[in-house]
Amino acid sequence: MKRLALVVLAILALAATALAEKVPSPVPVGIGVAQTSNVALFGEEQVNGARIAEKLFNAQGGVNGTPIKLVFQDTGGDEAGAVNAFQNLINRDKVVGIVGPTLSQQAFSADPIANRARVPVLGPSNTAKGIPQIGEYIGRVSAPIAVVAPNAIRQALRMNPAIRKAAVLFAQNDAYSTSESGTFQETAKALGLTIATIQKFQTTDSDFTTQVTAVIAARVDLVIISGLAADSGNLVKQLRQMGYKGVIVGGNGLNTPNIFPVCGAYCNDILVAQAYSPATTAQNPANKVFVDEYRARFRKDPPQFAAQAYTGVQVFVEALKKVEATARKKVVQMELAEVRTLLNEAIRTGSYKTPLGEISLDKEGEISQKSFYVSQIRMNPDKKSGVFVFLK
Ligand code: 1QQ
Repeated sequence: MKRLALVVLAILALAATALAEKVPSPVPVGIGVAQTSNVALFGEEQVNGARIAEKLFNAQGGVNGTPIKLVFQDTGGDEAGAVNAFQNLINRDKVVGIVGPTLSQQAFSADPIANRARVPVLGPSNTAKGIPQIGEYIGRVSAPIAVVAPNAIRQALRMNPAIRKAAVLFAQNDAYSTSESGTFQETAKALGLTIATIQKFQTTDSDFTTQVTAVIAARVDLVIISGLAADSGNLVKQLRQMGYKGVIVGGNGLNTPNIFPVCGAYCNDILVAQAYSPATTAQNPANKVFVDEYRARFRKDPPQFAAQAYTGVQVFVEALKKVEATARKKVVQMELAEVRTLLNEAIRTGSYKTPLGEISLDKEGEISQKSFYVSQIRMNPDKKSGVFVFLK
């Protein structure tokens, strides 16, 4: 009887081992960003950045000789799309970790799913307050907007010391926009500005007559906008068309050349704070490798969202190497669940030399990053293309 029980137990143990999935080669890394909808104005850049990372890190041997393979799942622009993409990456594609989603608004819905499944997430562009606190498995390589955004207002005042009165506008249905606007309002007040009006809108809006009329009536010399790309771009355009002549500070949602076709020549002079600069290649060899490859492929400088997505993939590759060093095994000889857990721990140790500079993630998954920048948009005479000029 006793022997039979032992035999049954042994068979069960064998079956469990066979069922426990191993990590395949190449190692699947999930990219869950917006490839469709208006949010793809950001997501397109993230796909480009991630692809460059896949190519360059695999050319250097991937994970100690085992290549990685990016698995893309389109989140679209909303929460349901992000949840669906994350579920596919976790359960069907069996990725070791996920770079995504694009919006903080999506992260608050999708990240808890990855967290419950014990799959490490690196937010490539989630800047709202509270993202790493979603759970143990959630981290980000995008600096919190609370530390990035104030730089743009300080720059506006340095360039125009006479500024006294500001109007603040934000998309009230979006987590990042709400979070950033809170920071902008605190910064403006701390710097002695009067906030003459606060106007709300939706990321789905395209007519801003009500808000612009209020801004013009308030006779401000600074307008501060927190929204996503299409809405913010249209808002800028309508502000200028209706006669606003003062300074415009744009938030992270205006941080992409993909707004240029939206506001055209009216995009000129917008000030945008940046968590990345393509102009650091002389001091930062990791950035030089990235910028050279990006320029060779796209004939222009890489934007922030591409650099951050690249960094997300880089952190996964380097952390996977650390997992192999500690486990003294190849990740492809290990069980998926174990690799996901060890990878989550490894991400939070040591530092990474990335295009964003040297970064690290603390125990909570929050990024520590040293340098931030401010840029100003300069449109070309064709009114469709332009550049972010990095200010000193
Ligand atoms: C966030 C953002 C957006 C502007 C990313 C594209 O910063 O949602 O957190």
